[in-house]
Amino acid sequence: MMTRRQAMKTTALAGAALAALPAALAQNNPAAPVAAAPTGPFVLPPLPYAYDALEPHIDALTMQIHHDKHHAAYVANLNKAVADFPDVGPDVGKIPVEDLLKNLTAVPEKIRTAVRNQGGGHYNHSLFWQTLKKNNGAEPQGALAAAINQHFNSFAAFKETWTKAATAQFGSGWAWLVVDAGKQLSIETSPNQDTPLSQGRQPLLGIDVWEHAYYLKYQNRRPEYVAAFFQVINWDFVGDRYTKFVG
Ligand code: MN3
Repeated sequence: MMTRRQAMKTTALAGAALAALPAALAQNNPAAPVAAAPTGPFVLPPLPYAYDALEPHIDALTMQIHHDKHHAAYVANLNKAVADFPDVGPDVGKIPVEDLLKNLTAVPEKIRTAVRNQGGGHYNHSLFWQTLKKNNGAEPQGALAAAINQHFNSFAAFKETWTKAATAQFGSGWAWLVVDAGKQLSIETSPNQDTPLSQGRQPLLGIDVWEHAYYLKYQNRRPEYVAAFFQVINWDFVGDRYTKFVG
């Protein structure tokens, strides 16, 4: 995927950002934004909790590498793509990545693949962090719970369909709970960093099934990771998101 040269550049960018961080901030907050791309315009959001907040279901080292290296690399590579083609217009970087992804055909061709892959990675991960929280076995409540029961018949049936989709996705990609333009729920998968946004659907919850999301702890046992994921879904956040899009 990344060339050696790109990887070295990414490391250099992350190193520069780290050096620029006030030492006190880095010491007091282990989840401080250590790798925000210095050139912008796209910025790595800080992990909204400590690396070990999801232990033992998702381990601290996986979270650290996933956020500080993988997500940071998507941001850095997206910024590089915009910087490499100034002729695509000065305003591309001012458009939220979400809006670029919603209308990929409108994105200048020179940077379209980068927006799809790196921008998709940036958007998907930014959402992913927010949807996670150790939940002690909680289930969705309120309007989202009602919609899940209506569409899938039960939470257990939803879980089963979701688990099948996430475990069956061949290679790297995601499984998603989405809401479509008709306000209907469904489960879908996407390869690579493709996002339901580009298909006209709003992702409510996604599970990253790239090996980098689980390999340190679960190795090849993706089904164990998919099962553990139910212990770390922030259903309050996902439920609020459902209400936001469905009203
Ligand atoms: Mn990932």
